[in-house]
Amino acid sequence: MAVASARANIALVKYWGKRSAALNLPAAGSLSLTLAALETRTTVQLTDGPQDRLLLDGEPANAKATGRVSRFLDLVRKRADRHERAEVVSENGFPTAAGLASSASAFAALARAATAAYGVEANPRELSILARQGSGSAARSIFGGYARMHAGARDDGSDAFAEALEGARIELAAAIAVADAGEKAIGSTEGMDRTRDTSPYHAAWLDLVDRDLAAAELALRKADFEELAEVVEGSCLAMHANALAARPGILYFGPSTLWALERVRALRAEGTPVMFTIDAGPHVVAFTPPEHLDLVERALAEGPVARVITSQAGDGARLESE
Ligand code: 2P0
Repeated sequence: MAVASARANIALVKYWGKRSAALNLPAAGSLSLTLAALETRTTVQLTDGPQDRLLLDGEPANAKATGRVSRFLDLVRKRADRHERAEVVSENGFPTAAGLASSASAFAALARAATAAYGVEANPRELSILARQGSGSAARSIFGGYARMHAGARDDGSDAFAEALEGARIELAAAIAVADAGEKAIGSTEGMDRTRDTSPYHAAWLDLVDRDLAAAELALRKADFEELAEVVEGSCLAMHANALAARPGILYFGPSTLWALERVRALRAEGTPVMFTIDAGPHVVAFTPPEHLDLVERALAEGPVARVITSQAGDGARLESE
């Protein structure tokens, strides 16, 4: 039996678009921060049962989620040349209904626990490549702090992995303005495919990512907060502009999203170093240095949001026991 933990990450320079669905290869790189508070713990126990089983937050998972985990375990079994089925128990220490990047922490923890349970040796880069095949953003959650995902160019995906970004001189924490749970948003994979197939802005978006990655890394190394905020907010808004331009358009924002964006910009105009980003859902993530986190949390909590989750930067995936 192997137990592993991993923490979700939020991208500062966004991933939106795949170059291959089969190996889940991203069409461009991305840059993220792993967050301590968004933790998943996963246990993998080999069984002699006829099929894989998945328990998610104490409940048997549906066929879709179980199938996704089973296909992921097939990758590990193939490498191990073993055939036993597994019982997977996964617990999120944060509300999954909120859609907060739970696939990133889930597949990073599963990659770590499953390789240990099946006796597969894997270094962090190999774990990142494996986790990517469960969920693109999970490749980044193998690492703590800032992680840089490489799109790679090879067909076999061997150069599409994340690694820790060294030399950053801006420390960030996060306050997440969680919107009231509404309609379930369109999933990332479907949203990316529709955007690639129908948005007139997709090529321009892919061109922008490389420039934003270089600018964000430079701003982090120079400790230029204003420059970083401009790139991070720009990457987020360009990603959403691209998704909005798909047919039919994909709109992730809800009423509280716009309120929180304006609040973050007003705070920054008043002198608080803070910047926003938004994933494939209505929640707004405000990044700010740890010493300003309380102020940003209080400001966001005044708005039409369900709750505010705060987090410091977090560690990469790790084996807790085996
Ligand atoms: C990101 N997102 O960079 C972007 C920004 C959401 C918005 O990566 O299809 O669930 O499983 O590879 O990892 C969410 O995408 O997508 C995501 P798949 P995943 O964080």
